[in-house]
Amino acid sequence: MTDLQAAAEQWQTRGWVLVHDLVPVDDIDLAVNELWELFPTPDEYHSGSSAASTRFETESTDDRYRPTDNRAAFEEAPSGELSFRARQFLGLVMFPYSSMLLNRLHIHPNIVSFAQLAMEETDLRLYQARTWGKYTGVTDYGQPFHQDRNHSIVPDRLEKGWWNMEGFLYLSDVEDGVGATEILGSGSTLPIAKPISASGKRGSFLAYRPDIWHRGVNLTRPGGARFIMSTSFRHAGHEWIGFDSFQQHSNRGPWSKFAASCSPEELALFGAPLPGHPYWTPELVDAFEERYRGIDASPWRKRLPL
Ligand SMILES: O=C(O)CCC(=O)C(=O)O
Repeated sequence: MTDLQAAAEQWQTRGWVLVHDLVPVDDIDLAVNELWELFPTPDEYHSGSSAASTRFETESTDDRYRPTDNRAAFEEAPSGELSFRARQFLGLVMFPYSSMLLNRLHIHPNIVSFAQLAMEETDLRLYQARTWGKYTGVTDYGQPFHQDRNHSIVPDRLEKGWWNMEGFLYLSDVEDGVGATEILGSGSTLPIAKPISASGKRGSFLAYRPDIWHRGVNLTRPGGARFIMSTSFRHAGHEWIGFDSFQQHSNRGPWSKFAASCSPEELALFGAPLPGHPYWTPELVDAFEERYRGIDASPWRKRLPL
């Protein structure tokens, strides 16, 4: 059993924590059955099938992460050198997915409760949601230590109450040889410390603050692969923080099905006004039901002004 209060305090004081078993392994395994709609299985990928590697580089990678011309890949730093390489970002698939079970993992109640506990705030927004698959041999995944400076348009305010929570939910066992993220510590300059490998079983959640120095690590295990979900939260009013946007998907099937399955509190994680909010009128609740067929709109309807 993980002591969630202690884990939350560790995130607040040390800046990062690996919460083992945050999501039950059965919930992960059920959803992972559907991961193979998005990615080739590790066996398929490592069988040497060109169809599997083409599928990985096209279907399993969002357009914006696909190197636009092959030269970019060849001009990257030599293997063994710590560097950001375009090919490290192959295998990034954006939420919402065709799989409802995978979609719902991003808002698993255990993750949301943990974020609320650690951030000491109930009104949160999910601002980053994507799945990342890596396979041994695609590229050298070794990165230099860095702090993520691309989650905010202003410098990070590093006091309690201002932090966002960056998170990786492990969909596969992330252990030796399959690229467990290395953590060095916090500080305005690179800390002199021994890196800690955030190894954990599937269902673990690595939560870190924006001031944490960390890096991606190469996958060396033959036949290896690593699958994680980036799941990051900010306080509702902190609009300077962001990464992925969801509105652009909101008139399409996967989002519509996902939205129809959500409670008011779950949709509020994406910014939807809660029941009782002055936004809602009877006509809008009707239109909402029409848009997301099957949604239980009764909580919104019950809180309409008389
Ligand atoms: O994939 C990882 O383990 C970390 C990746 C990372 O830190 C990055 O791409 O900024």
